[in-house]
Amino acid sequence: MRTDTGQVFRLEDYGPSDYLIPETDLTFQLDSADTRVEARLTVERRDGVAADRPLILDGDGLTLESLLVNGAPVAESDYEATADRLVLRSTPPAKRFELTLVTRTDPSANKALMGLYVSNGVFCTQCEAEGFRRITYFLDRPDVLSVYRVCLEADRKTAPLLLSNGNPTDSGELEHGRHFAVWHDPHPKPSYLFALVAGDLGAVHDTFTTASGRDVTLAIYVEHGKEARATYAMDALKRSMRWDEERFGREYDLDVFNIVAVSDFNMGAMENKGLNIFNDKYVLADPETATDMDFANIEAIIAHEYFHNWTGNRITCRDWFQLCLKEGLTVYRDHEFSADQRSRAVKRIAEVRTLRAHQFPEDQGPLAHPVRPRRYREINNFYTATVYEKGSEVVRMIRTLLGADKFRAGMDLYFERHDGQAVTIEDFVRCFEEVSGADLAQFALWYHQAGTPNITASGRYNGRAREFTLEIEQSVPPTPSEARKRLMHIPLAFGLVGSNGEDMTFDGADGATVEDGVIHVRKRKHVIRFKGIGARPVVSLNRGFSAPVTLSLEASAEDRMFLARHDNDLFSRWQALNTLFTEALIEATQRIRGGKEAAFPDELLAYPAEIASDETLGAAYRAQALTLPAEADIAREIGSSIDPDAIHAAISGLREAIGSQCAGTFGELHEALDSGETFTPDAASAGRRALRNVLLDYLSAGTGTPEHATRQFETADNMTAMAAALAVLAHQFPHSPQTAQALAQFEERYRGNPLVLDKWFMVQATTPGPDAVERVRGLMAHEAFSLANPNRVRALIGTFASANQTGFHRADGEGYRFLAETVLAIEKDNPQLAARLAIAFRSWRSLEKKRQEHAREALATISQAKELSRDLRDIVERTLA
Ligand code: 0A1
Ligand code: ZN
Repeated sequence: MRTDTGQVFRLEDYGPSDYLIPETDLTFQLDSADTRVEARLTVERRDGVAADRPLILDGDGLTLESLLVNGAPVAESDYEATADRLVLRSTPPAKRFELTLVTRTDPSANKALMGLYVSNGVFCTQCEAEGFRRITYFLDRPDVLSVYRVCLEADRKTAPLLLSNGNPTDSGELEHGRHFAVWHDPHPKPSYLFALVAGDLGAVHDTFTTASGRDVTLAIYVEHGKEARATYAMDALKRSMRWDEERFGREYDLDVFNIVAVSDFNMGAMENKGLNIFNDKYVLADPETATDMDFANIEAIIAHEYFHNWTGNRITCRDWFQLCLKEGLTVYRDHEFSADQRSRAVKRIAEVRTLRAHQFPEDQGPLAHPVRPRRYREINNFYTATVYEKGSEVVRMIRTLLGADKFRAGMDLYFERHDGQAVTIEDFVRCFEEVSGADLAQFALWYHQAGTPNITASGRYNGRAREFTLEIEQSVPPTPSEARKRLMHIPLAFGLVGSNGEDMTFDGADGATVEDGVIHVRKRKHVIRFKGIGARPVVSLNRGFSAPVTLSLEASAEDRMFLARHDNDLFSRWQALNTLFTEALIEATQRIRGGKEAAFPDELLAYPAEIASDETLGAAYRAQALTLPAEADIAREIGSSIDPDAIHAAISGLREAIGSQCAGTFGELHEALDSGETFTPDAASAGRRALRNVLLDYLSAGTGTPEHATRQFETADNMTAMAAALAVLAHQFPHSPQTAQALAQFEERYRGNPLVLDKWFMVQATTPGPDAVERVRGLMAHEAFSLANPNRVRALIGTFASANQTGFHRADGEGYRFLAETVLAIEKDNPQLAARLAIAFRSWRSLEKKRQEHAREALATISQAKELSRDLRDIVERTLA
């Protein structure tokens, strides 16, 4: 475990390395307890660098067995090898030389799941960000690109499959039942994209012919017996490959493309060149075991990793500060892909929900950082919602500023100019400036300045002057180490909606640049006058969520309801209704805290029946519209002195009120949606299931009985219907015998399927109420639970801490103490996983006083622990700061 040294890495300290490694030749003698790694590195001194400049290679927990320079041993006084670096005091006079080093590792003892490890008997690797240095000493930084040749040797019986990056070039038998395979990757790549897999796995195979006629052999490897569950992923892969050709003109560039699913993985998946390694959760799916959400996630993540081949692999990051260069852009690309495959509006709503749930609290709390950070202590902690999701929003805004054609031209220029390079955000932005002539200097602050901008807006209509005046103000709140903020360039898509529901035209506007339905906010305050307006419009602002800001738009409930019914932008219709729900819930929360009963406006209780049965809207959209804000959404909106119990009571009250008011319509629709059709994972069928499940939630709350849910649970023929019914039972009727029975049946039926059992853990981890902590503690003793498996840990501990507001934030602090203790236990083996869990503490300062105090104590317990990892210390200290 890397303990903290207090070292901080700074963007301004970047300098190119003195040496390069144009070629890397690796031989692995794989053995689960003792693997020998021989690295033959062709090293090149950069022009102008003297031979007495030391060559310093990174290592992490390594032991050096031997070292040769140009085939000859090196005198002990000429080098120094420690666990975390190898220093060659000087190098040979010739510019190019060869370094041969042998290291040994014990993959079966690697529980951090970085570097070379064993998952369920399969050797695999994870090298991003700094895992390669756990395999051999190397210039382990993304701007050192190397052509790799890899020879894998292993026992044929236990590891018949030997994979690495690139194309296979040779294979054969060795003595003692061993065999070998050689792989060559012609594309120079950084070490973080290196991968190998060796084991005994089943596969689905397919082929893909690229636009220019190149045949690519595709394979997805999974545990034996699970092959049928990989066919959806294969289909998603082929759709992704075609889409990238059509939308971005990007073709695949090797003869083979392999995906391997492993059961122990710290993140979702990894884009290693030609050999993507996946968390099996994001590969395996069939109707019986996977929900529609699982199918959608698989489609998105398969696409994401595949798209990295161009945005990340062919063009990579100069340094880790530039992480959003590949991640934000690739998330943008996978969002666009999913939007094209499904309903664009529904996809956008889901994206915004995710952004608000994960990125906004990050941006508004102690862990806030710019999309392109300037400093870090542990890079693993920067795989954040800000880098990924806000990073994607920034690319999306570039598309809004430039329009579709210039955006595509900018992307084309980027691919052409920087192919084969390791570059920066400045290089990326410059491409768009050059193709459009636009000055993106102010806009680029989105990359450099942390914090979610706030926009306040209000409008006034003057009938005599036929003018509508819109006042818009921006402010960016202070964030850690950035007290003063500069003004941003914020593109707000908008419409002035007339009483017939159509956008009104106007004769011009002054006070801001208004172009193509977008207001360009660049100053602190704009007073925009729209001229030639014959009647009072209702303003629809930030349509499509064109900018990732918080918006307070002064508007009456009538105007919001009008937009919810009539805006021609589907996202904004959803937003208007969501705002009404949010405002009502905030008020109800305050009443409850004041000892009063919650009360809700009549129209808000009646409208859900109208929208549920509005056949002009897709079912998936209706499901989104009917889904109430989450507890965390209301907490974020309230912002300070939060009492999660009151919020929970308010939401339960609204659900119940809508459920009983709309019982007739909802009941009929719930029934009618049970068409008995055979399951297909397409978006339209998934939408009908989503709507049915939302209705079930309301119906159960309205009637106050578990009957509907029990019936749906018992008759479900797919996991989407079954898991939703189980959640309603467990969350709304935690103490009913029907719930106990359903939980027991589910456990019994899926005992042998860890990914499905995770849903069982999750549903119980998110059951609200003060007894949740004890329940979760109890479940940790379940035979299927293991602290060593990240998916199990996230399902039980992660969802408890991040998605059970009343359980985790229990008033006596027991939830916090539990998390602190568990995080410390996990950290011993897997610091990265532990640090991610600890993020649940980040909003502690917005809680009411007593909870704040308990949370602070729990954080202090972690920070006082001895020998804390760099990962955890970094999170805890920034959270406490
Ligand atoms: N680049 C991957 C994410 C990733 C990052 C770090 C990892 O180490 C454990 C693994 C995966 C992606 O964006 O999909
Ligand atoms: Zn990625």
